Amino acid sequence: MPFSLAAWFMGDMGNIRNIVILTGAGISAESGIDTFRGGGGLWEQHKVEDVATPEAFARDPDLVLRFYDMRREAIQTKEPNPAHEALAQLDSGWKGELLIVTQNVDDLHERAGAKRVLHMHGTHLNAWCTACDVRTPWRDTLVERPPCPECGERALRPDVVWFGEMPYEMERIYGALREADLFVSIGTSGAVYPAAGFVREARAMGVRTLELNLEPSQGTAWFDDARHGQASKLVPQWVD
Ligand code: BV8
Repeated sequence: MPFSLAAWFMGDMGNIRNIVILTGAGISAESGIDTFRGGGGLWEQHKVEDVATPEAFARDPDLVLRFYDMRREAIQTKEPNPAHEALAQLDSGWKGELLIVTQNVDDLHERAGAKRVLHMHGTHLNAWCTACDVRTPWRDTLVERPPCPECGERALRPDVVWFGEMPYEMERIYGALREADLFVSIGTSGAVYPAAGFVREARAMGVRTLELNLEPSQGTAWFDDARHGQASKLVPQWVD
């Protein structure tokens, strides 16, 4: 199968008009943001259920908030890498439908210039007051919890989707998958659902599927084509 999108476009793929791209922590790894699994990953220092579940937040809010404060501080000092930039370039020039569905809570896609981005696991930029169901920016008050603009309480939680919680905008994601001609998964281990199941949904609907990852993901067998290597090299190659 020819590799680059251009080759696919001219090749036996017929027209590729609508693209859905799923990204995971691996696309931000070369920007210096820790991934979750694999040596020294974020979860390695923490048990997931101790920092990324609603129960953990109820049991020990300070531990959870310290975990997210650490992540937010780390993200603020990082820059997009050539993989984010290549996707932003594709996004700005692509005439058909294109949706970057990211599992990441960092804003590196946006800071690279991508516009059509959906954060299915939320974003580190916002704090959420569940009492008022209001989200407020966390960016300008690093570490300190901003007051809720409605009730003034600082009892906010990070606006991220924890285990056992429904990811954001699932209907919109499945709608985009139904219309897609190509599904590309970049920098994800395929360990977390429902994101890990998108490739199977795509295949079941006759959508072509491509994996770009450092190593074969848990779902690699479901992809029509896979290239393994660093995202900062693979993604610009694929987009060109
Ligand atoms: C839900 C929070 C239902 C924010 C995250 C048993 C079986 C199947 C499923 C389940 C099960 N038990 C429970 C479940 C469901 C559960 C789940 O999937 N659990 C897994 C662990 C088994 N899922 C959920 O709970 C989800 N919700 O199902 O709700 C529901 C239904 C109705 C009503 C209510 C609820 C919620 C999932 C979201 C959890 N929140 N994050 C945060 O702290 O960030 S998940 C977390 O993992 C991050 O968001 C992360 O993005 C995500 C996935 O990880 P990856 O992005 O893939 O990162 P990882 O480190 O794993 O892999 C990195 C990859 O990059 C590697 O492959 C590596 O090789 C590669 N790489 C590294 N460097 C590079 C590179 N690639 C290229 N270049 C490089 N340089």
